[in-house]
Amino acid sequence: MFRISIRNKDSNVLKIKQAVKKSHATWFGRVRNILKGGMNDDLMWEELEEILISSDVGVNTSIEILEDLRQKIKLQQVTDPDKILELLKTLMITIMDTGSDIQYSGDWGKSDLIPHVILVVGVNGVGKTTTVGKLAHYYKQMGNRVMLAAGDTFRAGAIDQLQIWGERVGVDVIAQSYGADPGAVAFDAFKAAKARNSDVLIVDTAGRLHNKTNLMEEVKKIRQVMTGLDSRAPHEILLVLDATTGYNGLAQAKTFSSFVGCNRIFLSKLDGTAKGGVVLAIKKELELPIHYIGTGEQVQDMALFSAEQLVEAMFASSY
Ligand SMILES: Nc1nc2c(ncn2[C@@H]2O[C@H](COP(=O)(O)OP(=O)(O)OP(=O)(O)O)[C@@H](O)[C@H]2O)c(=O)[nH]1
Ligand SMILES: [Mg+2]
Repeated sequence: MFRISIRNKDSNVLKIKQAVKKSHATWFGRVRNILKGGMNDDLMWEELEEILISSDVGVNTSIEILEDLRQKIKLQQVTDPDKILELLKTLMITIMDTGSDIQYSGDWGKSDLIPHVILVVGVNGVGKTTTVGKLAHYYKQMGNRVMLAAGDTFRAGAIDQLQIWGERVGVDVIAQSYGADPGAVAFDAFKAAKARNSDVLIVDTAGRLHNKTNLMEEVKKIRQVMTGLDSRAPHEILLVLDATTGYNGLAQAKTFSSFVGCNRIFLSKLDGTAKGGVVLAIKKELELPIHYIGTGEQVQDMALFSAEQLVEAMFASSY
């Protein structure tokens, strides 16, 4: 039986804090002081706008948030900087639209029909293979039997890289040779996962550019092979999006995602950028839920996404 549960909340909060440390230090951590010193004047609004735009929230969304904030302040006659900050946080959480806590455990098909298939896709170098390793560890820790499929047969060394992750985490890896048909690897892996009673099958794929149609077709083919074996598979088509590519990476991700039909996002390398505001831009531009974030290079460096925890960490008064 495939198991998914909410990770220990404190540890999730700490990891999210670690991931937005740079964003806090460079941008969001300054907001509290700006609100305290600003007395609601024009300079204060300019500074807030600069922070939101510079942290990659996106120009339109930044303006929208500040307009809303101005209106709320006026309507509710708020003058206390702490209360203004709370209003701003609430507006940002609302945009991320995931409610007040991690809520999505319920929709992950608590099914006896296994394996639960996660197809991991994304452009070159975003962190797909690392993410596969992290997810394998995460699900294994929860008591699932996990299997990996080496669907990147395109880049020399990719199979070895996944096998190293498999050994590190202690899970089986199904692989063929370099240059093999990824659809055939996916087919074998599904059969093996079924035969060995695996709960979760995570499929790594080759990094590809959104404008290379033949390679994009290859992901579609892997998807079709899975669907042929189980009509609900792949249960997750997980787009790995590199947070350090910022606002500019979004257009590329959008094309990619619409072509492949992604249904959720793993936002990798959030720890590597000061522009954590990109989370809001992703929500606006891609309209896909972010389910996990990458918080570092090690196997345990991931957290479940929570808008509330993220916003709290961004504006924390101390670190
Ligand atoms: N800081 C940080 N680095 C990460 C994270 N995820 C991945 N990386 C690093 O990103 C680099 C690329 O990772 P890979 O997992 O090989 O990326 P990939 O998408 O599989 O690459 P291709 O298969 O070549 O397309 C590695 O140096 C990883 O350690 C993360 O969440 N934080
Ligand atoms: Mg890879």
